[in-house]
Amino acid sequence: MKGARVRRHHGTTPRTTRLLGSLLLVMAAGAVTLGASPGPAGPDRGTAAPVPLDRVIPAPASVEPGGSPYRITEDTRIRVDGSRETRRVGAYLADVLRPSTGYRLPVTEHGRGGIRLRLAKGPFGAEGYRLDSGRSGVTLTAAEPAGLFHGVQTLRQLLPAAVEKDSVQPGPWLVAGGTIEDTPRYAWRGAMLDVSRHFFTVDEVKRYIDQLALYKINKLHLHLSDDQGWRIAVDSWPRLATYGGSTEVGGGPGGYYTKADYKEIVRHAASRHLEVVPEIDMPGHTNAALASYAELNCDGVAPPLYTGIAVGFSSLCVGKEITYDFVDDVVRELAALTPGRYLHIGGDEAHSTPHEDYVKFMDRVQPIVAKYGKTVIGWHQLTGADPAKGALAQYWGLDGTSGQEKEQVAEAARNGTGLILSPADRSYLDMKYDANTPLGLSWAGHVEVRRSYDWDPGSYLPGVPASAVRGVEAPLWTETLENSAHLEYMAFPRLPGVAELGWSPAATHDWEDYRVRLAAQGPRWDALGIGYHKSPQVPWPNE
Ligand code: TNX
Repeated sequence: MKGARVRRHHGTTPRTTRLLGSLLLVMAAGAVTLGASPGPAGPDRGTAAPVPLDRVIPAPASVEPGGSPYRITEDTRIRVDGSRETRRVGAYLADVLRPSTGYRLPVTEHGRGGIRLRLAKGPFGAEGYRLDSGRSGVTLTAAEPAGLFHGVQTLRQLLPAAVEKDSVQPGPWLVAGGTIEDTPRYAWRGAMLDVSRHFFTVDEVKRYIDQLALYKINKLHLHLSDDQGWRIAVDSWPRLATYGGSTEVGGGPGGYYTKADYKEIVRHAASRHLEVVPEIDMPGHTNAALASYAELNCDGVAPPLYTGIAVGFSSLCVGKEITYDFVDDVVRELAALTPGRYLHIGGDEAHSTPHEDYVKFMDRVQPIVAKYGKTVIGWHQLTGADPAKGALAQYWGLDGTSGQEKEQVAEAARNGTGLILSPADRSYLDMKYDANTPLGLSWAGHVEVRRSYDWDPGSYLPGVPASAVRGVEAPLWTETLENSAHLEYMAFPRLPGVAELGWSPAATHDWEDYRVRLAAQGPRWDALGIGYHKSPQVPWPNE
């Protein structure tokens, strides 16, 4: 990575080289500073030096610093081309910048200079972008609106952390000069939220979406059903939500999304360029459904609602025809609400379903998903059945998972099943950081920041062709998590690491460099009101 040249001036290089490096930096920054380029963990506040172009998460594919910085002033315009989509990204950027700068920042098709968003043909792919910054302006170029949106997230991180505050701040608002060319390594960069073990309101989900967008996450996987709660209204089976959604872990009131609520989540996610992937977990993890409709049980008796945290005790009745009427109705209604391409059918921990039944069930259910125009995703146990053509499997094993289980997944991958990697002892955001973490679980061990960042999706599972890996996902299970503050404490600072594994070229992977960039996010989270775990592995700036 070209930008690594700049970073190398920090740290272990001899003093003279370091001095020279700072001098070069100052020159590159148009001599606007007194040589006080921020140290590795230096706060962005209180110094006039712009944030270096390579101090961004996820690390951009290529960085070429140089030339004068651009200064956002009260005269800056956000210039868009005529398309509605570009205007929408421009309006989003204006919403980010106006409260803290206090500037008008009109979004307009007219004028020169300023911050320009343009769609153009180029080597950007569906999500990549180029950022050019110099004295007269900043230009973001992309082939698709998603690329412009991701470019806007980069631009945000190039401004001082105070830009994230919601009251007027002094500035100055400088963007370092140079060029970033950026495009993601993987098309799937997901985050899963379990809204079943504890229910989260539409506003809480939207808040999480906004946080995911900061790091270019592009999939929101919603775990909508489990033993403890059914969270989506289904007209043909109304008690699923009204009764099956009426509690949660610990016995609280639970809740569910009306169809209008769900559409609002989908709409908000789309406005942040995230695709919603709904999950109905089957045939296990179904107590809430079984409690709502006695006829779904093999013995015709509805069990009570469940508010504990055990897994593996429930199963739909594989031998009953009504089970498939139920699945058909649920999938049909959910597919109709979901513009995204995927529907997740769970399939994990079906310990109460005999293997033969599990295979039979998946053989019946996968075609139903296809019938309603969606692509199947399942947890990796699906590879123990016959994954449909084009299906994806989400791997959630550990370093210690048996070679046999890993080989089953690898074989499916060699036969065409795409993989999403969510290793529990790396990417599970509900694992405790250490023994003192007040929230979370520890069945997969403790997962500190370095452990969650320091692995390579491209070579993680032996025997898997690189092309089978479609990306990564960070699940957030909520047995112990009840509100946004809890979610944020577990997701930050680990989520950005998983996002970087999904976005950045493997060549940029470097823990020592990453922890410095991560430290620079702390003041941003403070400004945004995001409470996070102050991991001792990260050199957070002093207050
Ligand atoms: C395993 S991983 C589960 C979930 C739990 C989670 C807690 C997977 C597919 N299933 O049911 O909530 O562990 O960490």
